[in-house]
Amino acid sequence: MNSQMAEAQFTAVAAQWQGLPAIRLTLPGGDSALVALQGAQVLSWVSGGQEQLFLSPHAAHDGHAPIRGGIPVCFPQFNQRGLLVKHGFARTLAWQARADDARIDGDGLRLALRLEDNAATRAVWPQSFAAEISVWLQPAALTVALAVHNPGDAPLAFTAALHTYLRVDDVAATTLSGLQGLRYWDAVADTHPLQEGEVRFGPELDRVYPRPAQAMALHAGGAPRLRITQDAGWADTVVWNPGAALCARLADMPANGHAQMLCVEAAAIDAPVVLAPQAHWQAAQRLERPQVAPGGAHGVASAC
Ligand code: TA6
Repeated sequence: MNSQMAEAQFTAVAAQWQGLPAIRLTLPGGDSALVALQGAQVLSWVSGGQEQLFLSPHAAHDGHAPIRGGIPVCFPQFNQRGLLVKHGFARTLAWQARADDARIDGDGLRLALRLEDNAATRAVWPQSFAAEISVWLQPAALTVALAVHNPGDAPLAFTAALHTYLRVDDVAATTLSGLQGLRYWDAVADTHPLQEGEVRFGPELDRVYPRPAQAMALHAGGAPRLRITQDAGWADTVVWNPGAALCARLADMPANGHAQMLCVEAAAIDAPVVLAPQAHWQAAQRLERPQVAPGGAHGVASAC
């Protein structure tokens, strides 16, 4: 395919990342996403010619270990709140999808990846489940949704998160607004303070907020960078940056990696999601790049 054709088309093609199977979605305007089958993990979102997600150059790529960066899917357990491996097994397993499964949806492309219970999951978690990650790439926007169906005859309870790693040039010059006025759990200090003003970054920061009613806004060097929203099904929002000291202890991060990233996670943590037999749950996180309108005012690419 020549580049002119590629520019004029929606494309979804089988691809690789560090030898691991992946699917690349590309829009006519050039925005693209790369999704690994391992973990149904979005590894790259290029929009407006710029990479928007952080993927560690030292990320594991053995097909089993968690991949540091992009949008890891934590399921069916958040962090170490349960008996499973940290952040659950979904991010280490191969999900099912083919490039041919991608569909044009509105002005974008949508790809669904599926994971069902199997011998390996039942060995550690004796539950029937059908999970789906839907990746919807639109011009200047990326929406990722987790859907879970309970096909069994007993209730299904889980915690989960979309552990989104956002790329920034300098986290010290980055702010996150929209969480002001909310009482959060500071996991580093184990306290419950009130958020005053914007979130700013320096030393290790690991916080669980209730989902804000309004959109969050990421500013980099004073300029609007992303608008971030999450469906009500994600009752919590996690903000994480390891800071320099913890970053130095993470074998899969470069020395100064903490300065180029922050995680803003759509999560269901404090109250596990409980699905009755045959019930279904779905919730999305949406990232939008602000568009500069004529005259310099900032708007968003499309409504949520
Ligand atoms: O979501 C924040 C967090 O739970 C932190 O506590 C930190 O451990 C981070 O996730 C990364 O976890 P990971 O297992 O990917 O190193």
